[in-house]
Amino acid sequence: MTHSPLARLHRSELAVPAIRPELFPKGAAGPADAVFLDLEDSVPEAEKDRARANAVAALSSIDWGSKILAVRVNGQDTPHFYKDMIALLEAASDRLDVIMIPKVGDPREVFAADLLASQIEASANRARRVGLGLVIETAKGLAHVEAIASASPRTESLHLGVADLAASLGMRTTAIGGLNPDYASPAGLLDPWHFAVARIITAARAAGLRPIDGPYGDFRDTEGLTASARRGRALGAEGKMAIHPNQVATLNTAFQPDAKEVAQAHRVLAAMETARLEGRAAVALDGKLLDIASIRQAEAMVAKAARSAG
Ligand code: 1VU
Ligand code: MG
Repeated sequence: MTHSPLARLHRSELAVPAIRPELFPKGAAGPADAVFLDLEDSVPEAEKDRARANAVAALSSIDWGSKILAVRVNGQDTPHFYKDMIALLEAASDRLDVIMIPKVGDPREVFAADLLASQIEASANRARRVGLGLVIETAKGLAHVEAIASASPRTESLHLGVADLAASLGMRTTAIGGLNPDYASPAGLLDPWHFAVARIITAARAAGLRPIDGPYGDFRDTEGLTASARRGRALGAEGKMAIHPNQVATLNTAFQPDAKEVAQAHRVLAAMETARLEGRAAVALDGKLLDIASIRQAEAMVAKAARSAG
């Protein structure tokens, strides 16, 4: 069955290193909309086989509820990628929703992953087609993001990888997803992630995918996380990655339309309906212009609220 990627709630996405299976139950029982078991950068090179086996076992042995359940495989520039794909698609349960591919730099990589997945799925008689989540975290990936977004019908979401992107672009920071005191105007700090977030959101929306903002590494700084999440949602992100369980509730709240926003959207729709009955398409509400585009904005907000309500 095909579905619109946007139909799935994806406000928070918790990263869980697959080398630490003792964390899996906490990830499964918590309120994150999505969880990904990580085989990539949180797993040391010598532990790749063990992490892969842990992830394969956990897909069937743990009850993940209705979460989006993903595994982040190793990149295609490593010797682990094909082993990860084979293990996940030959041996793991159909509960696996999405394979996340890191450091995607070119649409041909997505095509290659799709082809490999198709062959293994056919050979293993899998009942369900796995989706792809693509992590954009290199200069090359950001430069090619539009082509990457539309390279495979399996793709459900684009994810910003802030730490690798900073390294790839030569950004002067070692903070994961934080602000930088050197990047400021007289009025205050600017958001150094703005361009990447906006570009990824645009590419994802153009292709009908879920845009997911990158993580905020300072997991004790709830205020900073909230501000970062609100910047992402202001631009159109569906959700944001979390690296610690104590970030998840903040993200669920931040990406859920609040009652005030939804009430205002209903006021806009009511005002535009009155305008329509009067034969008008542009009117003022509270001294501000509304026109037919306002209906689309308000309907998008109401639809998002309905998805969040479950
Ligand atoms: O209270 P309990 O003892 O039962 O549980 C601890 C801890 O085990 C648990 N916990 C987690 N559970 C599930 N998923 C997690 N990611 C997770 N992190 C912690 O929560 C309780 C409190 O933990 P803590 O405050 O003592 O945290 P630790 O010192 O154990 O761990 C902190 C780090 C940051 C190391 C840990 O949260 C972690 O490994 N996070 C994910 C890292 C990761 O997956 N990185 C790769 C993806 S993000 C990316 O690519 C970078 C940009
Ligand atoms: Mg990365």
